[in-house]
Amino acid sequence: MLKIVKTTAYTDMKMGTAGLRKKSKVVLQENYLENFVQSVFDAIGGVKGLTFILGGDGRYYNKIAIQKIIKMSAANGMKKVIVGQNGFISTPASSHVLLMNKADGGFVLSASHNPGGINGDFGIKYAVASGGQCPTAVSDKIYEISKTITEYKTLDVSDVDLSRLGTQKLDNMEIEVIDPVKDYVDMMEHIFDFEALKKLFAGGFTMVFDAMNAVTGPYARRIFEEILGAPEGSVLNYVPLEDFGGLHPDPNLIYAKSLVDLMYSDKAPDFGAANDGDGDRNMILGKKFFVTPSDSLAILTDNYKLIPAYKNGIYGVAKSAATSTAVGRVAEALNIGYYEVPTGWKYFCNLMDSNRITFCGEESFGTGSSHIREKDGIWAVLFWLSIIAATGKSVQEITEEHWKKYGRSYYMRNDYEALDVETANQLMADLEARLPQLAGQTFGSYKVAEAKPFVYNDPVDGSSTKNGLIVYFTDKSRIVYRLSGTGTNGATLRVYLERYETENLNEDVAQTLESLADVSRQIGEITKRTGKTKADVLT
Ligand code: VG1
Ligand code: CO
Repeated sequence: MLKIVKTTAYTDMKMGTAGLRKKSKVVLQENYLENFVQSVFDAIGGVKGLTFILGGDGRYYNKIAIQKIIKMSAANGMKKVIVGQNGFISTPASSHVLLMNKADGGFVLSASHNPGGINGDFGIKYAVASGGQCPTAVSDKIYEISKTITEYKTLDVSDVDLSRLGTQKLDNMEIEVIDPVKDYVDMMEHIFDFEALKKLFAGGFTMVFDAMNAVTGPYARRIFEEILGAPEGSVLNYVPLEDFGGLHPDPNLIYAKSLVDLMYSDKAPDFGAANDGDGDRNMILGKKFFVTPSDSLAILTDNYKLIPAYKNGIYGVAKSAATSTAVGRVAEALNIGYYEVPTGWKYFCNLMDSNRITFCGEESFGTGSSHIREKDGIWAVLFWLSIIAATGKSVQEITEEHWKKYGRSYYMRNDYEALDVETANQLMADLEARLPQLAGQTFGSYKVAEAKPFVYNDPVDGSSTKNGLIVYFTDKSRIVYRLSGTGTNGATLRVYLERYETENLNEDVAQTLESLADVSRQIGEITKRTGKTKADVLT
């Protein structure tokens, strides 16, 4: 039954911000997935006697890839795999199941917020025993091995039935098929006051949750409708589809358009939310009101006392460098630790493991806490609902009161997509070289205070990471430039704009940031080098 297959190495298996992410057609190449999985196994010294968690967001190729990985795991001597029923599990649920079972690692088959289908993207996130995605040192090793791999091990057997819950054997390996929703729901019940949330809905509070035809549908139906009592129909697009029904499962103002339209109409319910493909991102909306993820992190942190799991105190809080500084002001007021890390959830993990932080978040619609080692979309929604239940205030009131207390960081991300890779790399390299000359220069009404690359020195493992370039202005405005590490189509330049205001709190965001956006194109020589006079996607 054991089959050793000769294979030819690929040279492009470098993981990005969150795992390996490729066009589906790339992953469909002969032995591509197998090469990657065997490289992971080899990089960690083999998997004999280990336990892994396995599941995915249900996108195209999920079903096939799961079977391949199960057979390879057994052939490589793994002791046990714990698999989500039918091969499904959300990224946050996977992290929880991994930690709960003290497993040694796990794979989530997902390209997250990227579209699915044969013409879309596929991806694999690889998590280690700490519950978070592997550190760069490990992904570098996997990449090295993948470039010279010559064979992989698998079993020549028929597919395993993943529809039945319970335990079965494949060769000497145990396969446990679990309900991917149950343990996650139990955890949420221990963090939040579900009785208070039931009362909220019993009192007529209305919400919609858009699962975007991706993995969170079953989680959201169970929690919001079945347990908390939101009326049936509150969860939209709840059946996970291989191509997400053609949707781009990225919960932001552009791609969650039907939800946004509903929330800005006169039929809007009290609360609106969406999650991404694998359930780790969230978008929060009120009636005709949108909360930026940066503000959301600040507001959740400021309200930690309202949540049973956190009411006795939190450690610190962290954000990615590109995320607005709003949460920094809250950390200062609460007198708790505050950290800025590179983009990518893996950089928060050491801070959580060492009890330096409890909450963390990214501008890209990611918020979470140390209950797991991934960001958690439904957790963020439950947190917001809990604040609403406890205060009786609307999303808009909660946010506007926050601005009055702390001031407001007007914030926007501008993405310049599908750039020529060479052009984008050169733009960044040249900008980095120009940074030292920028200090003191004036662009319109903006004067540069300081400009430098963002370098993070991890206080726990001592590693140093450079990611992005930051221009700080004298009025506390900032521009951050970086290249995406999750795209699959040329290069994407992300430009993050922030302007801090203590008085004009209710202005239009795009207008407020218009001149700073111009400055960002000027400083980065974006138009000159890419021909683009404005960004392709603004979130
Ligand atoms: C993007 C986001 C980043 C996020 C990453 C993974 O990365 O900007 O904040 O952590 O996606 O998100 P990049 O390198 O393209 O900017 V997801 O929901 O995997 O899991
Ligand atoms: Co995601």
